[in-house]
Amino acid sequence: MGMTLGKPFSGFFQETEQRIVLFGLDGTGKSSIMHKLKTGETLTTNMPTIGFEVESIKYKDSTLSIWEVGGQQRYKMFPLWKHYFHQAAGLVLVVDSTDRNRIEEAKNFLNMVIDEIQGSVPDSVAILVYGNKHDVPGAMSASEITNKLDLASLRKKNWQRNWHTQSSCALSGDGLHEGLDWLLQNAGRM
Ligand SMILES: Nc1nc2c(ncn2[C@@H]2O[C@H](COP(=O)(O)OP(=O)(O)O)[C@@H](O)[C@H]2O)c(=O)[nH]1
Ligand SMILES: [Mg+2]
Repeated sequence: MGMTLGKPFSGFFQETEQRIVLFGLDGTGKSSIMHKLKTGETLTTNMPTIGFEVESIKYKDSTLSIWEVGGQQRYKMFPLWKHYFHQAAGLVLVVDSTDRNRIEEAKNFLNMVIDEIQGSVPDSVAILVYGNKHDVPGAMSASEITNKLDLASLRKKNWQRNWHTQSSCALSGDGLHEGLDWLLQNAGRM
């Protein structure tokens, strides 16, 4: 199955670490975001992530273990990954703001995750959406992404969970901390 293990499985991490699951389609910028948050530097290699990747990141008063899942194998891999979502303190969907053609696919992925966690993951675990690649001219705004993902309609599904869309650029780091700050303030288990 060819999985890249950035670090061994959970249990390795100290209990004080809070798990954040970063998910989204391939090429949306998940690895770039993780790298920028960890090192403050721009990721220069462009390697698709196979399986999943984990990084431990010190952020303000928290230590976060950020798990990257998604990509082209998402349907095949979801039975394996779904357990990561169950133990998350915060969920982050990364969307490519320039990719209007695949926003529907991103919505389907989000709905697959929501169907998996509803009823078992406390509503206090919030969902942040990064509208990444916002630096590219013509990129979708945060409100356009919110509309296209149909986030408002989730309320009709008896949805109490908080969500928020933050425009970001993984190259410069713009918006990354603002998004994480929102997530840390809104996730009850943080
Ligand atoms: N212009 C721009 N390109 C980005 C941004 N974030 C990532 N990229 C580029 O998008 C490509 C895919 O990024 P990567 O982090 O590997 O995506 P992943 O598959 O979601 O992990 C790379 O060429 C990145 O340099 C961004 O905010 N702006
Ligand atoms: Mg990646």
